[in-house]
Amino acid sequence: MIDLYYWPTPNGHKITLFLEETDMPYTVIPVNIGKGEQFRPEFLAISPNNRMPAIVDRAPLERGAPISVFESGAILLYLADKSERFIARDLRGRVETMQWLFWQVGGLGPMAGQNHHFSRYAPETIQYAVERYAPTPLRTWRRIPGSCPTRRRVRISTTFRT
Ligand SMILES: N[C@@H](CCC(=O)N[C@@H](CS)C(=O)NCC(=O)O)C(=O)O
Repeated sequence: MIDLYYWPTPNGHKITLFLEETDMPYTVIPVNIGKGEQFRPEFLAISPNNRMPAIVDRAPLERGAPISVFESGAILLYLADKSERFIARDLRGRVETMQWLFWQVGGLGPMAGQNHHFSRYAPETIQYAVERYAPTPLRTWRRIPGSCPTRRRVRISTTFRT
């Protein structure tokens, strides 16, 4: 069973999407980042950078003590290796997936985040920042082969632990 420390943001959704697609059992533990729950010592022990998502796998493949993982890319890789889904076993297939994973977590994700911040949340409009970040996600998104928005439906259901 996987404990998922989660709040409904794009980074959180990456992990619920993966878990749902692979039918891996998991329990959601809400981390209300609006209320500062990411700074609780018990959460910082799992995710020292006070960011969700994070997971604790209570039944790792190698058995033994639970394994905790923070950073969405590291979590996806961990879950892909565990489930043997969405990543190839051979070197070429694996590297193909890894490069897009790193591209997302190191490029598209942060740039889209800045875009969102400066176009929607910044207390004042800083034109330079709006223009710097606005086109980037769109430009990079178009580079993905077959990257038209998918209409495939995914099931998203969560169980909250209180
Ligand atoms: N690089 C991290 C980013 C995670 C992240 O930015 N999480 C945000 C919500 S989407 C968060 O927990 N923010 C709380 C804070 O900054 O205090 C990842 O990919 O997991």
